[in-house]
Amino acid sequence: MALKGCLFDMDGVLVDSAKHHFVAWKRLAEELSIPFTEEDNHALKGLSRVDSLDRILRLGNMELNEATKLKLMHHKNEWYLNLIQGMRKEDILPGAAELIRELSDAGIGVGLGSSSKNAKLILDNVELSPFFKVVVDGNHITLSKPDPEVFLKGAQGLGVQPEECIVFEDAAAGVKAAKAGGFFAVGLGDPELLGAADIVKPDLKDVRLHDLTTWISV
Ligand code: B16
Ligand code: MG
Repeated sequence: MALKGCLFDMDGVLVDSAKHHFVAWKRLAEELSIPFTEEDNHALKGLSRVDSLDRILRLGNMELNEATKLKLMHHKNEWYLNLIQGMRKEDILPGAAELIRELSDAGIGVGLGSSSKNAKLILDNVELSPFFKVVVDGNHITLSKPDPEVFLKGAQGLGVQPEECIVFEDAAAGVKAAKAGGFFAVGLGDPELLGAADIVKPDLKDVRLHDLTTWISV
């Protein structure tokens, strides 16, 4: 099968926004007197904002009504927006910009498939927006990862079939979503956590177009 498109998750694949999510969630958890560690934050990777809040509340055995949850998420997002407004192209993770430029030059469709509702802002700040033919993020989906909706919409936007398209993901829920949608999944990070991926690499540093075409045509 010829490679026609690539869909990138954002947090953990293109940029490390998890460190900013951690600062903002930690501040919220402290206000609620819920202990929240970096390890707890790792478990939120790829989850939507509301699913993340629910997990944190569970850590504190706390239940809140919808209105209060909305207010808390609004505060957390305000703090997070403050932190990400300083993101620049220097914050792009190793290899990501090089691969995206190479794909774009070769006429392979590049798209984003992120759970974040702030994805567009980050892509603009790090100057990657011009390379993305389609951006599907938390504002465009009704079902979050591991449901494949975000990637299926991405493939549709690129005008390619899932089997002609590679998904890059750093979270187990995202890899599951890619596989459920019929994509070739490249996991970035720990092979133990991302075992469901077709191939796992530590990052995008040495991943180039010729590697992708080899993987997908096997
Ligand atoms: P926001 P991704 C995800 O981004 C993050 O991994 C996850 O930690 C976050 O809760 C989610 O976006 C929602 O983000 O609060 O900005 O809408 O990995 O899917 O690009
Ligand atoms: Mg991610």
